[in-house]
Amino acid sequence: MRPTGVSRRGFIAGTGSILGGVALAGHAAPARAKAAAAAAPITTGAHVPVLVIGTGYGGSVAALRLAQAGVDVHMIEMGMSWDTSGPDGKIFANTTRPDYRSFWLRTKTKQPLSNFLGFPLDKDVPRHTGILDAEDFSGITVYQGRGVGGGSLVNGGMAVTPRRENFGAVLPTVNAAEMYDVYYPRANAGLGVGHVDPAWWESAACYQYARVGRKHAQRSGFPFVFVPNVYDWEYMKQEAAGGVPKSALEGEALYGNNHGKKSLLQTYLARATATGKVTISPLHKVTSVAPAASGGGYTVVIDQVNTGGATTATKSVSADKVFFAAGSVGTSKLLIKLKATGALPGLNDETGKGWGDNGNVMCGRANHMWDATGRLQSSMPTAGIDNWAAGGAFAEVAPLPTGIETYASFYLSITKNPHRAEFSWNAATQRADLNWQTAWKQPSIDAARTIFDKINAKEGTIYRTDLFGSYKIWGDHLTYHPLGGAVLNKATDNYGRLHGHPGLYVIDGSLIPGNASVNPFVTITALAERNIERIIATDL
Ligand code: FAE
Repeated sequence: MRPTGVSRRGFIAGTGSILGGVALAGHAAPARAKAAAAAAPITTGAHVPVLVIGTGYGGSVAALRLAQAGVDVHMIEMGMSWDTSGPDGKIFANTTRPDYRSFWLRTKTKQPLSNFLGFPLDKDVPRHTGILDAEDFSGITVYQGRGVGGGSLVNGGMAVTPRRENFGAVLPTVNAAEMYDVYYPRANAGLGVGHVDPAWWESAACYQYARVGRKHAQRSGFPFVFVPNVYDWEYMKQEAAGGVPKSALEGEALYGNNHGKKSLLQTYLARATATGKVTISPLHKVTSVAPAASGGGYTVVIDQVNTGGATTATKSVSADKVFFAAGSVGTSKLLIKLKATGALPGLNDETGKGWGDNGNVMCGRANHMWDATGRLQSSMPTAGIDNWAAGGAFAEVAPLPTGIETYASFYLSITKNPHRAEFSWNAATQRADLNWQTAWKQPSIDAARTIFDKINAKEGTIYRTDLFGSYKIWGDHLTYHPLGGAVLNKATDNYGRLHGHPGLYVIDGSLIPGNASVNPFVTITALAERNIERIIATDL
């Protein structure tokens, strides 16, 4: 986060894209073709030196660095490879027009903003292995990306390095100096993180909503900060000028960006597959990992699924080493099941614990007519209100890309919420349960109110009550940022090695104990860079 008016030197080092050794393509097609070429479904009975479960941030870092070290890697991904155009000629659906591509195995959409001006927004869609999973647990819906590229396919691209003074609370057992000197810069370079051109931002119509957000923050005395993003800013300028197909300026984000955004397909995964040592099985879901009957290593059971979600084959393969990179929820669910069913009896009692929602809570404010937020809104956020030190909240000024003037300011707050939930295996339903309670969002609401009650009082404005249901102010039913469940130095050692089973590793968001103080993917990537370096040096 870079406070306005603070020099680049005072900002966290290495967040620029200048260090990047990656091709930062504005167009996604060539990289996507490369990843598709690497898609080679695994066959039953196969043996692989390293199997990686999941193709999000942690999995992609592991695959790239292992491949560069000369190791053959096979990645298993339950989602699709997203390389085929739909009837509209595009790979990804627009945020305002969800269709069969949008949701993971649902017959009705479950949009984070469920209502608008009194009308419900959700609609029927064909059941399909779509890109966004709205996974329901008892007290919370957890949104996750599905497909080769994981969460990088659907997220807002906000690439935020936590303030160093907050890092001790994020990963207490990790050497902060190493992270800020080596691994955060490496992650930011590898992800292609960059900053919006401030001069362009000041006049761009598509960021009027953000400038209104800044005005209101500053009039109430809150620090307003710019945040880096992985979107190709030159491409966005061309979108605004009308020279290229639009993506962020056409509201694309939640169901994928057809252009402009550097997902993992353009960065880590492109480099990993270019080594020739990484292959990927899309539409394959790992259901079991257990010590092999003989010869060491692990037996991994995998369901191949079709786009309707039905299992078409069950495969059994063996691997010397297995990396769990299925995301906080995916990895936690697998581990808690494997522990409870006796497949991995050595896992310790920390398994499934320490899960948090990164304190996510959403809200909208209704502005006066003189504070129009603009019909054209870029779907890529650029800025936020930093009240972490004083009130425990960092609120990103988020877009509402509806195509009409809404006079609304919309925010996703990341807050200091102390509650942590736990996964447990339910033998009756054969599912993993999570014991989160909706009431546990109250500290997040209180923290967000430290910002928005004050702004509303100052501006003479009110909260919107029409976005999350009827007369409901807070989007307190969801998270975009699941973290924890296999916490570093608890369920694993201090580098992600699972206890009790040599050769099994966790390398994704489940290592982070519930809160990152900012949007999490840069920290997930940096921690993965740190851990894989140690693992390659000592375990291979
Ligand atoms: P993740 O990226 O979720 O990858 C896990 C992969 O494993 C997925 O592709 C799964 O389909 C796959 N998988 C799961 N289970 C299995 C299985 N059993 N077998 C095979 N494959 C499996 O994990 N973060 C930010 O920092 N900035 C943002 O602006 C931001 N915006 C977001 C917006 C939305 C709508 C969402 C949903 C998330 C957002 N995030 C953002 C969060 C970010 O995407 C998330 O923290 C990371 O993607 C997590 O990375 P992991 O490597 O842990």
